[in-house]
Amino acid sequence: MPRTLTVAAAQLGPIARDEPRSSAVARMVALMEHAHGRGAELVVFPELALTSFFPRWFMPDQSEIDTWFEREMPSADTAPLFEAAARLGVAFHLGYAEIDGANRFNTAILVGPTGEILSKYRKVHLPGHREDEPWRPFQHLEKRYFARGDLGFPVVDALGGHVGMCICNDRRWPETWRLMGLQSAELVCLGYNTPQHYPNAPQHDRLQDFHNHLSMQAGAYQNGTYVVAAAKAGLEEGAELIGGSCIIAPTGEIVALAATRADEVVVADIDFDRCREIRTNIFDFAQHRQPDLYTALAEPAPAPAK
Ligand code: ING
Repeated sequence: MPRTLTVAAAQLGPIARDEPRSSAVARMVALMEHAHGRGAELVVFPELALTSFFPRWFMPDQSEIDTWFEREMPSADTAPLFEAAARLGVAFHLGYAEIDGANRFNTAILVGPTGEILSKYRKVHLPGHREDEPWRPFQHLEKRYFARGDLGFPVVDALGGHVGMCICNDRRWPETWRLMGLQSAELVCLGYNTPQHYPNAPQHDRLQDFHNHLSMQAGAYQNGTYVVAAAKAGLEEGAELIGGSCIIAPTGEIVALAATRADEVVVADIDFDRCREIRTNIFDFAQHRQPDLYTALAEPAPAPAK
């Protein structure tokens, strides 16, 4: 019996600083309904999908920072998304800022078609910086606003396959993908907010779209997993964010790609059993990996240059 699933990446265009969560949720419900109309059984939304990308602003007061976070999930603002999913029988992935007791995380959840939370992930690789750096056209204060994720990289049995998650900068690190590959991930869901301009290396601005897909296509191919990746895109509060939302096959091929930097749905049929084409051949870990030689990968400091 083939294990197939129709998946959608639901890209969001800009969310204004003063745009209420209810507005972002209404946009996502519309995208979910459109995706469902195109046969989607799983809809992947971006990182921090309920609000504007607030780490771009330095805020001195924790009380103001906390206005960007969710204390409960679902909440009154997000309930319409859960209700739509249950009405349509659709699963979804959502990125949001989570307060859990005294801790604050950049979080993603996988929600089943009956509205239950099947898995939670908290972002491990937090890019950017901790202090206000006024020389920058915009800040990137994830290290200030979020704690490092404490849930590892869970891969759960869901929707007929083994499903993992990561968030944005995580996708650039090969360790992210291999840790899920070692758990036999067949589908990785992720969202991202990626500025076109990278102040520390502006010569790389022209390469942001290339590096986005390079990272995810490599991760997919080297671990034999599908990827569904959804961007928050477009000119958001003066910062241009890349699009490029896509669905990637275990071969590393992009099988669906967004064409705009606005709200947009892309859909593809995936066949979990196609992961075996990779995982029982070129990347048969049992046959070909040499983990006893990889210990340096877990060392805290890079190996000294010889
Ligand atoms: N955003 C960016 C990302 O990793 C970044 C940060 C941009 C890092 C460009 C390097 C180059 O896609 C988030 N939210 O992690």
